Amino acid sequence: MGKKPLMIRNASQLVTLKGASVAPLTKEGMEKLQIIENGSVWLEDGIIQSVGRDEELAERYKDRMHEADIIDATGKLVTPGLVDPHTHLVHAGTRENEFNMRLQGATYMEIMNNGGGIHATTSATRAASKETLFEESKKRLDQFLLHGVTTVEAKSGYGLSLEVELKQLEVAKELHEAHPVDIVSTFMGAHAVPAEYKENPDQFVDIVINEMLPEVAKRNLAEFNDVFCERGVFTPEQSKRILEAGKKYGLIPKIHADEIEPYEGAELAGEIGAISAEHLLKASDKGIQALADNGVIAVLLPGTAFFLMAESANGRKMIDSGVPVALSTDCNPGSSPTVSMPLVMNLGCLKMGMTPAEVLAAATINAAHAINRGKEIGSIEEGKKADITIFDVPNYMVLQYKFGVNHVHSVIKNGEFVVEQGRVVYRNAPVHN
Ligand code: IZC
Ligand code: ZN
Repeated sequence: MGKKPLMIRNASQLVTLKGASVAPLTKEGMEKLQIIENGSVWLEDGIIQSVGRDEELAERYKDRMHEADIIDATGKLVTPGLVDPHTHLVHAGTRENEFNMRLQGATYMEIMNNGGGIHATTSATRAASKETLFEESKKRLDQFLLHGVTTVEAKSGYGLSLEVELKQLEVAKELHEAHPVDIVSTFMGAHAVPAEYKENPDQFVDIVINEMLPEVAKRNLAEFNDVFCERGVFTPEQSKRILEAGKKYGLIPKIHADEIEPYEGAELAGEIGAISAEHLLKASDKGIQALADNGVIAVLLPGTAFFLMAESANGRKMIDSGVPVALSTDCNPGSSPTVSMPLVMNLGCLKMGMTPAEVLAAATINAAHAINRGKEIGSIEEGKKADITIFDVPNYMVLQYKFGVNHVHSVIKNGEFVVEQGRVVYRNAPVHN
């Protein structure tokens, strides 16, 4: 039985981001939000059916208006559901002790090299049951929804063994099926060299390539393959081997690049044709040019820079150089334990010199492209998924100006309310396709 249509009426600003489904926005294009004032949208069968000024839609649907649930969005900002293209969603435990150590001067890498950091979360994730992982991650997904996010990418990488990497990816799949937020999975077996292989990292690289990648691909558990390319973790050469091997199984390369030190990760992303390079705090000018020349999306994570007390990536320079920029939380228990894309957008403006328009493009359509979903989500256009966020602010500038507040009023996923008046309201999660 078809569900009731839903009509959102009279948004003071309806940010459509129309016209960017085929390729991400770059340069001045990122300023063009394609806003409709007094905008309305008709949603039906989980799909956006019609978008326009309220008068137009009222005329078009005058004979069917009585069938629909009507939402009055007067005075509100309506945007595509936010997309978070880089998270470490499925994990167990927290690392507030490390936060405290960092506040006293320890660095992220020192903590990791002493067996903490990713290793600590790996131990906790190995020890956790699937049920525990599911429940802990589900709570985070509810919080994502409350912050206006309707799709997240989720990486494995806290197993560092075939069995536990599969466990994490299976939990992500179960959550995708059970929760309204859509999850797009990335295999990240090369997130750290596990303690067992400390003396022989190349042997672990071989295991990732020869044992993990084929099994993940065979079970269809991921679309992307990611590597933490960083001095002391995986070298550019090892990263290249792993990402090239993944391509043979149809896994699209992503890369954690130049986060802590310049390491030519951005250059490598360009060379191998990665869909995205992430972090890039220390990317070189040559690296930025390589991203621009090869259309690699820079997924920037200013929440991580903020939390690590480091200088953010140079988002302004990247945009001006023609790099398509997306934003993400990096939600993880060590370097960015947040679920707030609105906060990340605030930091994009305040710490990376991006404009309020650019951060919104970066958190919607460009983020969708970073996970190969540009044709399905990230803009409000006829035929796309009915994923929409309504903010209780009159325009998109106020969303950035009144920082540090969750302005999300309601969220619609697949054409149905999942957040209303700032509360999660979904009952039985919809069946995903
Ligand atoms: O758990 O610390 N940077 N991976 C690369 C992370 C941060 C996640 C973590
Ligand atoms: Zn990450």
